Amino acid sequence: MEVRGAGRIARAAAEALMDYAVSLDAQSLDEFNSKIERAAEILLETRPTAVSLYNAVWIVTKYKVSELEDARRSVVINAKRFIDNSERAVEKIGEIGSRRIRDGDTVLTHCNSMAAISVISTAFKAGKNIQVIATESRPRNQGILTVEMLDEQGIPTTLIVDSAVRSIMNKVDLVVVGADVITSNGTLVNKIGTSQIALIAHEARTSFMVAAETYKFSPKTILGELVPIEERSSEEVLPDNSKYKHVKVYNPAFDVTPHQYIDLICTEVGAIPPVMSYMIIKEKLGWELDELASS
Ligand code: RUB
Repeated sequence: MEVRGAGRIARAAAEALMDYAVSLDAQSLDEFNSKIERAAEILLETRPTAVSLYNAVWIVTKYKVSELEDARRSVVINAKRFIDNSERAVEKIGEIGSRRIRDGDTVLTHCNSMAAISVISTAFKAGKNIQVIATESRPRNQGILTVEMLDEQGIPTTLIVDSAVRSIMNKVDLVVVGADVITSNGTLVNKIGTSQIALIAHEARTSFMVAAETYKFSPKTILGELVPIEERSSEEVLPDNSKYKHVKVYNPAFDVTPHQYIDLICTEVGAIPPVMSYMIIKEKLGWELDELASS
């Protein structure tokens, strides 16, 4: 939990593989490959939900060479390119997504998404007079990180508890959230609480936008795979439950928002309706079905 947010997790994994490749002691290409493969497995085991981690590891470890030093170089080049593209994607999403925010709008965001914050701060920097409502995002309170970031930029922000979303939705013009995963049919997996915000926005006819880099789309969902939802420690919710004999805690970190509640997904290659998600997986991520089935 030291690294949080799907984009930051992906960049940290790419950097870790790069550092490891540089210092890795191997006598042959086979030995190098198997050590990199093991490192990739260890990284993937850290977070089951965020597909950005899986895509980052896949992109960085994809090389076809016959010499050990070429393999080392490939990992470094792939990782640097991934990190660079990922940072530029967040900026581009800000540019594209901010066009959806009008002068005078109130924007609600949930958790702490760099892509969503990029949309909000780009609109603010463009001189739009906006207000932000940020949820606390229990149980880890990532909303506090969000309000800190917005405050540093001078953006007027109101912090609310998660359960106040319905009370305030009539004052909101647009909801902008990030993504941990987007499936092939445009379903969103994001911080727990996102789906009830989407439902409330739908009821109030408030637009609901997702800000997500293309590596947040999950290739494996084309094959029908379900997205695993990470369950976190009970102590995040109830620090000491040893005193209760009949109480247990259920603490899923993410939830699932059906595509019907999403108006738009803003990526670095454009703002798309959720039903176009399959195209992103095929054309932008470049996955082939047989490759997927064997990975
Ligand atoms: C973070 C979270 C964020 C997405 C997108 O959850 O759900 O909304 O990861 O973030 P946690 P970004 O803090 O539990 O990892 O746009 O920065 O990738």
